[in-house]
Amino acid sequence: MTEFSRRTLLASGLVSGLASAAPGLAADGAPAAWGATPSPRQWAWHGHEQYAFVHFSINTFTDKEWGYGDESPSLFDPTDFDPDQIVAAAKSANMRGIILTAKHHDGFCLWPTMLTDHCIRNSPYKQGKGDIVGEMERAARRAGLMFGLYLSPWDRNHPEYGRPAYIDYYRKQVVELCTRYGELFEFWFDGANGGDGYYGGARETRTIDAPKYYDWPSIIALVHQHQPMACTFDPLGSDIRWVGNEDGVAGDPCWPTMPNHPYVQTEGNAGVRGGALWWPAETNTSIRPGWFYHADEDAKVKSPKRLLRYYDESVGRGTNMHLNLPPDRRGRIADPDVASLASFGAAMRATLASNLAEGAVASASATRGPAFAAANVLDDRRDSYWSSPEGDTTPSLTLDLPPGRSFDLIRIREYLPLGVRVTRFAVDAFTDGRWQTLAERACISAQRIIRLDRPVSARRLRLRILDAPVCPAISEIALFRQVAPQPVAAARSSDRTILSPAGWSIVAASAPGGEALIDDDAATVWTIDAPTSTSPATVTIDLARAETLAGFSLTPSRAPPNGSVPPRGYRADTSVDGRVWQAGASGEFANIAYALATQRIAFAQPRTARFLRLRFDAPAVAGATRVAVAGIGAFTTPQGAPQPR
Ligand code: FUL
Repeated sequence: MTEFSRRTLLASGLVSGLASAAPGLAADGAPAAWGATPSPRQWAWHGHEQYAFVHFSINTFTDKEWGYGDESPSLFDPTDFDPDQIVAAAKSANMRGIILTAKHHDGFCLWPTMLTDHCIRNSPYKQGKGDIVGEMERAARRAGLMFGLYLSPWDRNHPEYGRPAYIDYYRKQVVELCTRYGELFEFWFDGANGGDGYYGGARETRTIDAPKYYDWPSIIALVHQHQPMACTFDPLGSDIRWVGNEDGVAGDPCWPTMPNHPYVQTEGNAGVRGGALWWPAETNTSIRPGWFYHADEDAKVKSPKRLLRYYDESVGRGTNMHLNLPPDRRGRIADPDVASLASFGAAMRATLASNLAEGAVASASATRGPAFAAANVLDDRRDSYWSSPEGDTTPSLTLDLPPGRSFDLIRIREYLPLGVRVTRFAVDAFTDGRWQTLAERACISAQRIIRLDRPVSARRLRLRILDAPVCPAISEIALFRQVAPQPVAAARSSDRTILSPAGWSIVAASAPGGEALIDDDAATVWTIDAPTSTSPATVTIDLARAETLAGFSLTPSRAPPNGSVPPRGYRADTSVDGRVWQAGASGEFANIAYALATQRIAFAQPRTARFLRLRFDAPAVAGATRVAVAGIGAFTTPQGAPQPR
């Protein structure tokens, strides 16, 4: 064991753990670590694999994704908050932890802090005596799940945001959260920072230079001072990086290493082979299009099959899955989400229940010594591994399987404390008297899952290391037979204020194809040249009859064609006759470029109108040349909603 890896492991107590747990595993003769290696808390984090995000706050009650910061705490009023139900839904999908939004960008705090009045103390929930953070934490622990917190650095409520006094406040919030709620496994700093907001009544735009303003290394150190095993998320210097999108898709391959420079989105998705930092990716997404609960998304919950794909594209690529489950206004996970989670979770449990490599005889083209035997890949231990002699960088390992083993899912893991060593590998099966290659891939890392199109019955399976700078350290090869998830009933939206687009038509549009906006199909998209203030994009929709119009919604494309992006902001006008126009609303869409989630914009006053006209004058990402929109919707007031028949 190298001095470096020995020091790292000693610091974590892992060396003694290894020695006592595995008497035959000699430290002597182990390969030297290669490149960057995980810290003890990162190594522990790699074992977590799947955990839930819970976005719950004022936005749940205003139907927004980003609150402005001027919302009254009296809006936070869950009627039936049930943290055990939320945790049970997460657990049914095999989540091992919960990360709760203690404070989102609007600044409202879900714990009874004395640092601000903009918190749960001033909400009707339990007459101001509640503590959502504490209640969630206790529910998580009751169910045996880990607990973590999200604390938005951006605070659109705080008067001092953008000035030094806010940093003082923010650090105090970090300390409160790190000292009141037991052991945290993760602490989440959101990258969204600065822009317009309430800011104590100033109602202005405040921009900051985030690395300078927050001095991230000192805030990360503050977390670690109180929570040594909590992995921090996001800024340079933190333990975990963002995967670069909010769709739940890690790069293929996805290296856990990155260069030591500020985050670059494209690098973040795939990682950088040989990068100086161990900075592994967390792959997050929401079970619904938005991060917060919106009744009009009840029918858009990810299906069990879609969750399975997310699993493959996150956990299966060696990253951790971080799945958002937003409670509704009752404070519970809605039925469609519960059904999908349970089906996905049951399928994964059934799939992974029996490792079909068990009972196989492992042999290798070369072995470093008895402590690094080929059989170590079968012992179900994270801390043992097979390795070859120094300089033998392309060895192979064969499993002789008991008869009758038929598998269609292969899982391979590297022993990460020695670095990510394998660059490329292949997996072959011996069937019909010959070797056939099942897959060839780059990067193994924490784990690599290969799903086959059809089951393979083979007497032998072989892992061939094709390219590696040093000898490999493979800790597991496991084989499984997939169990497909049970389909769940299609959900319908419980929100009757959403107006049906049936019968709507496009009256005028600055570019052809506007019909895609009103066909109730998020897969069809209106794409246009990026608009500018002097050459805006416009579209006018005839709603077929006069309605009590309370606002409109815009759904961006989730698969934007050819680098197109959503519009940055909007101006909405309404008209009764298509000639005289009344201003509806104008502003910027919140977080639209990253979240690609439906935006609901309420007009200051509901009004009677038959025509809706929208104007866009900039792309959400500066420099983008095309803009795409998947859908436009409209909603009425509860009084104006069609009554159920
Ligand atoms: C983003 C935020 O702006 C979203 O609202 C959400 O919290 C997501 C997880 O991170 O950057």
